[in-house]
Amino acid sequence: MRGWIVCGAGVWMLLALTNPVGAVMIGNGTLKFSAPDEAELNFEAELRGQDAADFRESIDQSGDGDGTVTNEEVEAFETMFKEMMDSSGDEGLGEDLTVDGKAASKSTLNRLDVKDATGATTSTSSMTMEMVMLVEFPVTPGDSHQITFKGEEEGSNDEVVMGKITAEMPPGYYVSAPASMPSGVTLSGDKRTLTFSEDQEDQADLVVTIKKGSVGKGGGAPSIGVGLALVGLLAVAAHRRKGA
Ligand SMILES: [Ca+2]
Repeated sequence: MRGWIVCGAGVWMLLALTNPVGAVMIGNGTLKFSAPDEAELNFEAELRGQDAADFRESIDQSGDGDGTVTNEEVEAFETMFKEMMDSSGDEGLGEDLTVDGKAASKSTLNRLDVKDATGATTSTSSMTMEMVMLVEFPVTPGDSHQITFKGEEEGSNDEVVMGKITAEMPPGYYVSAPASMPSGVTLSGDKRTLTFSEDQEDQADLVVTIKKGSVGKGGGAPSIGVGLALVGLLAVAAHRRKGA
């Protein structure tokens, strides 16, 4: 893996998933904070080529091992993995994503979908996995918080290659620091959404400070555009009324 481990819990889960076969997954995700102490993680990962075939083999082996992956075997695999996640408790979530220096105290796997996995175990066609996870942090929502995205050196956790990740701050909060983002990360105009690009170099931890409030009404280009359009319409309406 390269760059930031944006979605700690999700990456940990994907690593647990790929552990039996050591396959490489390419993952894209969104991390959406609904409050400073709660975030939903939506992660989609793709397995390609021989890695996909190896993974099909592993799903079939946990079923009847007849060389073909059926829908039933995929569903049994999803159930087995969800149960494994539920029984593993909070272990392994780690410090990849923290709020005010605190790791997630609870995570719930709300959905796991393994798609395009059925067929011959020798098939090398791509398969995808989608998961939705709820992550809770042991903090009390206040005026300001620090969210840390842990950086990681190249060469560790090579089983997951990160794709594009967006991280949305809690409603009513904006990013107040750092003033400029490191390369590979962009901050939206309203300072509420961070986008991590897919080609990141090794990076240090990224510590982001969020504050209650917004960066100002009508500050963005789109709202100015809408405002001008409205003024234009009013002017036309006024002109027509005058002329009538
Ligand atoms: Ca089978």
